[in-house]
Amino acid sequence: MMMGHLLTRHVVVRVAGLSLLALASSAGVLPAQETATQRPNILFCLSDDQSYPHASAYGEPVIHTPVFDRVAREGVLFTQAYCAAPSCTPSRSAILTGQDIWRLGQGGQLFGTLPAEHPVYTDLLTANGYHVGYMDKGWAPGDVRAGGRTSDPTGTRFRSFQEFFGKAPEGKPWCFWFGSRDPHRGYRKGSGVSAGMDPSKVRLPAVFPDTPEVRSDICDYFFEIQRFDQQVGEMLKQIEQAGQLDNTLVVITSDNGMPFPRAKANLYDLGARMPLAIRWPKQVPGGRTVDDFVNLTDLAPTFLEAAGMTPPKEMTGRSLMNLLKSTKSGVVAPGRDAVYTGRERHAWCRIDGKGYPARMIRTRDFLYIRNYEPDRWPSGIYRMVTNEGHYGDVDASPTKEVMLEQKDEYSRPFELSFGKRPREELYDCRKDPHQLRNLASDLAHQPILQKLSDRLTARLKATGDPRETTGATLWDAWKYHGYNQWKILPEQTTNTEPAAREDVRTKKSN
Ligand SMILES: [Ca+2]
Repeated sequence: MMMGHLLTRHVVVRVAGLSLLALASSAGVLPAQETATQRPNILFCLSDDQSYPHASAYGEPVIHTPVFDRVAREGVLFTQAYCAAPSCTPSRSAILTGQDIWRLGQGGQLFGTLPAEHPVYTDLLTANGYHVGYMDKGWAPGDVRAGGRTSDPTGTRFRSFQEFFGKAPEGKPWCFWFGSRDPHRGYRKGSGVSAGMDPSKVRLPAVFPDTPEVRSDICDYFFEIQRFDQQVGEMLKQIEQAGQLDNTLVVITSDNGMPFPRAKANLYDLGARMPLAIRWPKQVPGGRTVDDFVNLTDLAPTFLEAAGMTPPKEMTGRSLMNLLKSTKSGVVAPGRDAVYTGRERHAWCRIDGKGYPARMIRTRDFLYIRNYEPDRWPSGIYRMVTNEGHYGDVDASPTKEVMLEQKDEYSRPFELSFGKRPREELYDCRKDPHQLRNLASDLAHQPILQKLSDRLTARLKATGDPRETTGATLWDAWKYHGYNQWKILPEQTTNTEPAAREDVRTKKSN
């Protein structure tokens, strides 16, 4: 019934659009101006470090995200969305360019830059008459100027959505990037429990030790997701009051997974699988859950297609418009049966600033990961001389403290999070949804491992990944436009002793 109503309205709008167009032509007004008024506004809401399934629309019982849930209910809820890299800067570079991180040079790493040669959807929309702006965290962290840009690629900076919205020219479509800094660390300890959350009801990811500190830490993370959700709600209210909400393409997602061990900066689901809900009543039949595999690189071509433009050929992402305009739920386009993501250097936490290069393919049933440098420490090294920066790819947190300080008791979580990993990892996501049992050396799984490995290689070669073509490893050498660049000597390192103190300088910065 709901669907029929939406479709009918869609037809009426189109008919009205055509007659207006005819009227505009006869009145001597350029049809292009009419087309411009029909183009949607785009509200892109990006949380910072939020994993799937941490929204109430996904059934997580402790968190309450009514705004995300509304967008999902009146639009489309995606269950298999993945970021292009589980790290702030490269994920944002990929969203803006619609390209895999291995195509972006220094755009593929944390605290890098985004070379100006790569087109971004925000510039393309600006050139086509959109009013484009952002607030809070845009493309970050890093140095845009080093890549030849003079300003943040997310557009003009505004202090608030209200300010941006108030300055939107009449009759011109707009595109806004709300880059929240929630739920990035640090957290106010105990904020989740103080807000009434029951830590005993948290669905604990299996890799974390089940302790009161860890459960409370997750509630604090939920608290910040809820704060982000409320802020998005305020924006929707303003758009709705202005009568523009139904022709606004609203997207809510995150840049990478939760800031916990074996999550953010990892290619497992906790690091790479994202919440995603999209609402645009004028074009998108709502009330649907879509299980197709999508990558956040698909958003840039989606925005461009929604604006009536053709995405540039460089974009490896594929527009979601066919999924969005469909009336189907479940699997809509059977060809969307996999995603590919990767990582290069995240924090400065290995000798000479080396990264931990890896790529993955995720299908409905399996996750296959290729670690190019298995001799390196996946979460960074532990430094013996000072406690600064140990396992620096994992944000300082109560959960990390529990794992390090009680690592004998929680040796398996410790090893899974901080220990070295083999060159290949294979997880059966049906039997092992938390991806803890590596089957890569299991004989019975060799055929599927080979199949996924071949498929990953083919995709990386087809998209020009230097790791599979030229063998170049420039990511390890490129400048890190951040702080914490210690000269780390081999004799200063060990991975045998946990530290007593955390480095808290990375708070809300990466
Ligand atoms: Ca982030």
